[in-house]
Amino acid sequence: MKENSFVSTDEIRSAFSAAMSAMYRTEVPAYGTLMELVGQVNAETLAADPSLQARLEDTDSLERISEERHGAIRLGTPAELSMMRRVFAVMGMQPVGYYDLSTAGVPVHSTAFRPVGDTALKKNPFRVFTSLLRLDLITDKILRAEAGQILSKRQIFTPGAIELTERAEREGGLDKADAERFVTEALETFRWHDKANVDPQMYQRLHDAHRLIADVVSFKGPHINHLTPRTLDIDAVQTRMQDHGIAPKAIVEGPPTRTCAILLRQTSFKALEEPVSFQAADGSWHHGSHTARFGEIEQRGIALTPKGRALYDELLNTSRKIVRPAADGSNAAGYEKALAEAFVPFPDTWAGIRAEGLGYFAYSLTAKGRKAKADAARSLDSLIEDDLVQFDPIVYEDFLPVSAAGIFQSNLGDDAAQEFVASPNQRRFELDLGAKVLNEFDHYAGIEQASIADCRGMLSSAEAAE
Ligand code: OOG
Ligand code: NI
Repeated sequence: MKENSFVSTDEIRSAFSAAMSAMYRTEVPAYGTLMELVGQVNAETLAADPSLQARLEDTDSLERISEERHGAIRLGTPAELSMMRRVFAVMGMQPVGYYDLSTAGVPVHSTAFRPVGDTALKKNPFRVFTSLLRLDLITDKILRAEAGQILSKRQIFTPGAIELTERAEREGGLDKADAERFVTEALETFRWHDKANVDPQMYQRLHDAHRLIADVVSFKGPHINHLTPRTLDIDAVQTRMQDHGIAPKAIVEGPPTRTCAILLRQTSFKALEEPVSFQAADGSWHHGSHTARFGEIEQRGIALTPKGRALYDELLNTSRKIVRPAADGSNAAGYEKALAEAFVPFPDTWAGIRAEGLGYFAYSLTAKGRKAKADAARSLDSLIEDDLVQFDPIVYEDFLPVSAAGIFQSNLGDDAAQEFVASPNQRRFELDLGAKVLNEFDHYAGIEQASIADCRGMLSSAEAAE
């Protein structure tokens, strides 16, 4: 049978993620340095805390942590976005969440393409934060039309990538040879091009409108702009980046340092200034530069419920009212202090987070529970009290709009912030994407519910009582 020769989408995604990492290491050597630093810090953190090692093995494989990474791209047109969705689908990645970044002064809206099932995430959690430029937010009508014209002429996918995506859709998968070719072809879309698509004057005009617009419109394709390994101690990496000749951004985005990590903490090193050639109308080449590509690290914590997320947003807001982080890092210490103080009301034990319904947990039977039989109708709390059921935090697999905006800003240059009227338009985004994005909260709630149902099923089944 044909299906039997298909390579799994998880394998294609793993191969793609590895190929992308190898490409980015040669394109941006500082990323390789950062990977080494993260590897060292992760090993040290684990060695210093054997209980962490045991916990990680239970909930999250160590292998997965060293594999873990995300990247980001910025697309120019609806057609690019919908084709990108189909390409990512071949790798088992689906659009999850809608992020409106216009409020934060960046003219894009975004989603994250990622694996969703538990098994798929465990195999390889590679994800890509994907933004679509919003030309509708460019006020200069003439420039808007010109940018649209330039974008309409480019083709960011190779004929091979399109053909193999269509084949995978038609036949339900790809065999080994096709999967290998698919990885090579798809990678081309993410490659850096040091020859711009526009003349020097146009680059300048786009750049003056917004640096992000220049980054999207001036090039042949949506170069991968960063890749992000996962660390177990982001504060340590942030402090040690300087010793490795890497300049970190001013502050770590997201929640403060805590015992029980929540959501996502991120920091990055500043984008590099890279040489670019622009061809003028008379055919002559001009040398210039462009800054877009950087490196980032992240530390992931528990996924929060809507109630937990609302509390997170409220506390983050409170702290930012007291101290707004300055781009030059001059008030970084003050910001960290205000952030830590603002977050005092957020419980910092797993039991406390669970008791207040702030986070999502995966439930499983304890050793005692595996040998016992219990009434399936009993409350979860009483099963936990009797040490029949235990709970572990579900890792947050998504992104945070305020943090994403902070990452964008620090890498677009600090003068890039601009006021846009808040204009989330998820409907438009989904029309352009050609699909609905998955609601992240529903997804985590589903995992939690399924784990509870499993526990109840096992406790009430006769087989459970050995
Ligand atoms: C994406 C920035 C968002 C993150 O980790 O929050 C992001 C971009 O700069 O294109 O990657
Ligand atoms: Ni990122």
